[in-house]
Amino acid sequence: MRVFYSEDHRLHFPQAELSGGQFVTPFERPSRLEYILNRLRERQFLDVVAPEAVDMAPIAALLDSGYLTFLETAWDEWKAEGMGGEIIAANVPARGMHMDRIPENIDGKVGYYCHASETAITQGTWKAALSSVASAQAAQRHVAAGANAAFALCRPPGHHATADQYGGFCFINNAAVTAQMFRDSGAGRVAVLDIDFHHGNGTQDIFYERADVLFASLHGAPQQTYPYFIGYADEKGRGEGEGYNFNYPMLSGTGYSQWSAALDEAIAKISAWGAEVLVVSLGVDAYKDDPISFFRLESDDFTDAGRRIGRMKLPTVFCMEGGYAVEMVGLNTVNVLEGFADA
Ligand code: Q9C
Ligand code: ZN
Repeated sequence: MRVFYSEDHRLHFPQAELSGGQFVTPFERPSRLEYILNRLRERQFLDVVAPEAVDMAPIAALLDSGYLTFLETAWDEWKAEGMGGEIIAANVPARGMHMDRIPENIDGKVGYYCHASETAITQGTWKAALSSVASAQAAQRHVAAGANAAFALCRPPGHHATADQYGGFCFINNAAVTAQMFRDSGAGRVAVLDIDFHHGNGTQDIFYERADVLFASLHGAPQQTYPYFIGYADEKGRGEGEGYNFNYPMLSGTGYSQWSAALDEAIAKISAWGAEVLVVSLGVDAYKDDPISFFRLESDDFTDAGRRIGRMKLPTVFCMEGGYAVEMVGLNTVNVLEGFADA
């Protein structure tokens, strides 16, 4: 399986993440990818290539133009306003306020385009986010050209980013761009399966009113974890999209027997629908020792999950999402890919 990876992810490394009222070293850090690359090499995934330049057209067509301009210019505006540190949202529109009037001041714009203040923007964030989605795009083209699978080793991750909001360590929704590119290249039915511990709110939102992209997500129940305000089982899609969104929220302490039963249900929906291609939002933060999550998957469970996904026999692009038990992230990720390849 070919792996697409760009060194430019390093351009995004905030000094700090707001966590529990303290500034801590971000959980989503560059070293995560070192662990993944090392395991890939050890397990003979040797076909690792840098993506070609990002293709802005599909991104501009799917996402909000004001949002993209904001991401591109935020750092310069922030500095021009005399702000001393990294960009952290402090003022967000709340109940009773205007949700649709965009402030002129950069501090206000940050609040408008952000949904969670743990995520900082730095000087290199835009370039890093573009390099991340470039890997997803290259993986999509590789599979559209006939490969049965590809792994986009994306960083920063993407599934929490909507068409016009960042947060949850995500800026551009790599999986959503990949799914849309499959539609554009002729696939009629595209499924996105999100196995990251957190609900893929961004991907859900982008495709919520569409019947051509099915979204299924396994995740921590929103009453107990981020993103808190979305991800319930009764969110099934709207309008044309009704019946094409499937959420499997699970409570703290969930282990593999329950998790894999949900995975089987999601897979059954995707297969019954007749999906032609699959995009997997591959987070490995369902792991038992993940520092910000509460499921109990073992490393071997990831191999089994990969096998179940592989049994669908669909052309598949994996996009890397979360996973913060850094020393195990590589093993758990490669286990999914190996299970998939063995299916
Ligand atoms: N104090 C992904 O896995 N909450 N994003 C962090 C830590 C945000 C996770 C709480 C978690 C975002 C791609
Ligand atoms: Zn996650």
